Amino acid sequence: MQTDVNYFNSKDAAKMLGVNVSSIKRWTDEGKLECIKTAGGHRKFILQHLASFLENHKKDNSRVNLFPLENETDLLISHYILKGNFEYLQNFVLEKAFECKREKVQQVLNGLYLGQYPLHEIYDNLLTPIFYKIGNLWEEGKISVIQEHFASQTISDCLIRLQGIIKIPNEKIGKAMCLNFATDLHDIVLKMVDHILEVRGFNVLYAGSNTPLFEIEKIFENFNPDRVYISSTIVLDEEMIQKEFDKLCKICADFGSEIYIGGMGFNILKYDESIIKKKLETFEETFTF
Ligand code: B12
Repeated sequence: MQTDVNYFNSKDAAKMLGVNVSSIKRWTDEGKLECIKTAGGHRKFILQHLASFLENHKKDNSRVNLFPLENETDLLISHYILKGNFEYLQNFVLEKAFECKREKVQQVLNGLYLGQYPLHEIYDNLLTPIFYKIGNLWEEGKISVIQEHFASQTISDCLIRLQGIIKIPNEKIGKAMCLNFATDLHDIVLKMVDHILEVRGFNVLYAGSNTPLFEIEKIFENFNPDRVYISSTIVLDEEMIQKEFDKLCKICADFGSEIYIGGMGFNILKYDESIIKKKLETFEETFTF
């Protein structure tokens, strides 16, 4: 067989079309779906077989799929979702995010999640590299600020919609508060941290971007979080943010809350390692620790 052609077996084809393997077998026997039969009698498919089936038999393919199938590109995306080919998906999502094609970005996120990829894997292997790519393109002057906004806002919107389908356990294992410091608008990472904590069973208090810590003690008195997650990307006023951070660390120590931090802002802010439970670098770590 040629090595540059992707062949799918009946199981792959069934998953891609969102049907049972028995339907695949029946359709090939009836001649509705083309295939190649190997010497051992196994059915093999190439993308074009599935694409022409879709084109000719739209009504047979009315089932819900991981990725709605309208054309050959959709089939390929569906295949890459199944195989977890994040490199290909990164480029696809990035392209669609620049065009503000929310439905396509959403389909990939939902498809991966429904296809049993854990959120942390989707965030580490798909979204983080995409954000770095967007940042680099902007830094190199290859995209304008508005294009950067289009792309990051599209992904951020889809992320929030993804939260609507994630499975959250009824039984709670603790309380967590998530915040960014004042003047920091980079809250996308914090949203992803929020999702992972919810999946783990934490009851999350999400303060989000640009959170002033004025009267924060009252929140601790009422809510007393077991954990506080702080994300810092940009530190515009170092002296002010350092003061806020030191104050928050003291309050956490008084109330016995563990502190988890992450983000490049902590390369600038100073902290005593002994009072920080963990500096998290990936979403997998957020899921684990
Ligand atoms: C999206 C984006 C924006 C959006 C933010 C939208 C939003 N709602 O979040 C908008 C358009 C608002 C924005 C604005 C600005 N931005 Co901006 N932005 C970005 C971009 C493209 C992605 C940010 C992001 O979410 N990264 C994705 C995460 C996944 O990466 P990460 O931060 O490294 O985090 C990883 C770990 O550190 C860890 N982690 C991080 N935080 C936490 C927290 C916890 C609790 C845990 C568990 C883990 C964890 O998990 C991540 C995965 O490994 C970055 C590019 C980049 N390289 O990141 C620039 C970037 C961060 N922005 C930058 C700049 C300069 C700005 C502006 C000053 C631009 C301007 N002149 O107006 C403003 C500042 C606004 C403000 N006051 O905050 C610079 C920062 C450089 C610096 N540190 O000095 C960057 C790096 C772009 C660049 N290449 O120059 N930005």
